[in-house]
Amino acid sequence: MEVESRVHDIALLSKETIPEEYIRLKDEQPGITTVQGKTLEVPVIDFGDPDHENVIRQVVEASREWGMFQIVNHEIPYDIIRKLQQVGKEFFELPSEEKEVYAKPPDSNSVEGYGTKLQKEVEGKKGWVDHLFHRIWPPSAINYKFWPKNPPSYRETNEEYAKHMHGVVEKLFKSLSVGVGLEKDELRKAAGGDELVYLLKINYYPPCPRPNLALGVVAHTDMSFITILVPNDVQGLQAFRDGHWYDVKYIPNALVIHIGDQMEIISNGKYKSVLHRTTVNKEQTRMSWPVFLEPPADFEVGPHPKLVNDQNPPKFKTKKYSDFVYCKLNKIPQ
Ligand SMILES: O=C(O)CCC(=O)C(=O)O
Repeated sequence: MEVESRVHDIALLSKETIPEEYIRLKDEQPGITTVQGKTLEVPVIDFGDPDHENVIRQVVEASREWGMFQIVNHEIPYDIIRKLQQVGKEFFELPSEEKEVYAKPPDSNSVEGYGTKLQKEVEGKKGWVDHLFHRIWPPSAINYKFWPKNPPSYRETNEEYAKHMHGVVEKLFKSLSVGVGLEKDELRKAAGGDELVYLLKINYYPPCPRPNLALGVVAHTDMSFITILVPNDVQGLQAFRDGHWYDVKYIPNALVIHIGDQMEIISNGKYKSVLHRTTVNKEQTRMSWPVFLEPPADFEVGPHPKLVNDQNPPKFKTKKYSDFVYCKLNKIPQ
């Protein structure tokens, strides 16, 4: 069996240059395509605001106009986020043999496990990033085989984080449901209800000697309904706005929210998924922890029946989530 090269190992050998397959084509190189001297101030929403109508309005507007926003005062305790980051970092700093125990099986049709390549590569070009995927909710969807045993507090910390996410998840779905004229629990039900999956990904972007030439995660929209992300403090997330790539301005301790493809589909295009990508850093390791809120694999998603009629015909096909994922990762039209 061919063993996939890990970017972590390549980074240790790359002192001045990087292998050809990590050098993006010119139209993607961040050194050429990033707007310099300006960071993008995406909407910041205060979840502690007692005016709930105002919070809903802001979530809805940001999801229609930007597909991206940041939440402050979100009630996930900072020390839980810090522990989540700590145990994730400790895992990625283990010797390779220990990490490979969790490698995604080559014949698996799930994304879970430790890995490097995620989707079909265009022109053989690779991203400067390794990852670990595993589900953290609901308990029936968890496969502990992909949860590191080292560090020993990994499991408890991730379970704790999942529990603390529920409040934010509820509030987001309720706001977005009301924002398209549905009852507050209707959108979540149509997204999988209690079976809604929280899929955690940890991205590990080692230092890269030529950050102007490489990308971490290439330009994409998320497949999820919503993504809730925490980064470490190394800049790297970029969003595409008005035809240009910008660094997103980080707000310390905020949650970064992306509207994903399933939300765009279920809302029949009222909410927009955001095109984003990540850059890498010359000296520092960047990490991020997105949680993708997605339906179970065999769940069908399409425009919500109450949002389509003769004047508003469906703009998207209704299909099984696993089929959507397969097409997207293999770059087959939906
Ligand atoms: O690292 C980040 O900030 C974003 C990661 C991302 O977009 C992804 O993993 O899909």
